[in-house]
Amino acid sequence: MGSKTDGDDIPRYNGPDSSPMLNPTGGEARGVHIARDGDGVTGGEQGDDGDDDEDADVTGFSPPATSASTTIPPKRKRKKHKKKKTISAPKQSSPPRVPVSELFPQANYTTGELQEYDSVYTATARTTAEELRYNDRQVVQGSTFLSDYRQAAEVHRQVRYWVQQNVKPGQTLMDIAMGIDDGVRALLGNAGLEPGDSLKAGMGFPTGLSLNHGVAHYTPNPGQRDIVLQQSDVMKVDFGVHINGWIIDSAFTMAFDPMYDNLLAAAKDATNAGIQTAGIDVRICDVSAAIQEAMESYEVDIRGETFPVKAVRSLCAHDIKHYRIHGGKSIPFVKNADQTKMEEGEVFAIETFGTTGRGVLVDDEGIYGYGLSHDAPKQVTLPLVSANRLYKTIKKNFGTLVFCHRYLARLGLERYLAGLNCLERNGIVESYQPLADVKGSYSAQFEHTILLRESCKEVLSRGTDY
Ligand SMILES: [Co+2]
Repeated sequence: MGSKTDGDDIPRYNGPDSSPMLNPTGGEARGVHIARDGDGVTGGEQGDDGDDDEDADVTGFSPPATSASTTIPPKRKRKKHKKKKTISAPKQSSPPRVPVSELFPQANYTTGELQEYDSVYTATARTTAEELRYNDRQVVQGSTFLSDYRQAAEVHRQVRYWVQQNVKPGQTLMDIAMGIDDGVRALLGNAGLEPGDSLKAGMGFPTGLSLNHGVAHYTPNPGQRDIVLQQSDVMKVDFGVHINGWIIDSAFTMAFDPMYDNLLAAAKDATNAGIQTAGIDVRICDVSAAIQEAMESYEVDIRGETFPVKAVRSLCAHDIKHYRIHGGKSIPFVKNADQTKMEEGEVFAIETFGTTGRGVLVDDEGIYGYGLSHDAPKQVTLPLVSANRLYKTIKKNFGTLVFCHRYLARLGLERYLAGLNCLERNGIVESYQPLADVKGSYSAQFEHTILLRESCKEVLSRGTDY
């Protein structure tokens, strides 16, 4: 792992349980276990609340009994400072419903993990003009950008800790997706039901729950046959949280059978390798190479057969722009010659996918979501009146954010399919399909959102889990 800062910079869980990893009903999801291993960030984070007094005893302030200074017994000091601060401290509920703004009343949201830039990659002269960098900084510092981002990351962490503790085989993907969406909106303190509210804060994109050979971009749609999570499933949980258009894009993988451990470890390791390599003036091809090398150093035994873990070729990590989940730069997980450089002030979603299949994905049946085309007009006048009306609704509620059937339905819209299809036929919205590898294969994903600050990387979405 990269050079980490001290414990104060490691995000803490403020939820009801001091140990977000432990599953109260016995055992823990395999992904949680894997996510924790090798990261070294979970130790010593537990039970921090209300035990200051005990700390006084163990930190070595008590002098030996023979010492002259025993005239001031530390015990007295302890009693004097005893306070019952745990009573008034706000806690996260389960399911998560307490807005993080109430847990951080001073709005001093937790800093992400800070990593130094790797000198191997940044030794080359910086090409970005001094003046340009200065301007970038002004943009970053002159707005609520960083605070919005850290708050969104806190929402992501608290919701996913709840998922890791509570999602079990036997639940339906619809219930799991709704649980995530409801949690995110509650913690943002914005139901997103009034016109325009979802643009202030809400889901960054449709919550993805892709199983096994389904690699990415599956979300449950209303009216479809619901899928029940199985003990043998490998589930990629990929959801986004945005505040004022600044999107946290972070994902992890859950499995309940230990035989997938190495598959999950490969994707987690590859993502961390990508994060470690990323930096100002680092070429995309160098990040890709680091990702592939880490990913393909793993193999996994599944039911007696050994599979090399392959990096998926059909998906990329990406930069994130204001209200745009894909900003235009793409980082493949396999070797390439792209000399494009990362730049100061940019936000990247560093994600990787590993698979036991071919690594080449095809569109699966069904639909994931929709987003406005890049050149979508201000307003449309199509022969289908419902399409024109729907277009206004989309612009007002989602803008350029990707949305799905579920998000339209909860606004009270009915029979929107004809309008949606019409908008798509006319090139005004684009649709996104689920992506799958060959049947019988398994895949895993981990993803973090990072910010390339002037002097360090901030892994905004880092948690005690991954
Ligand atoms: Co992403």
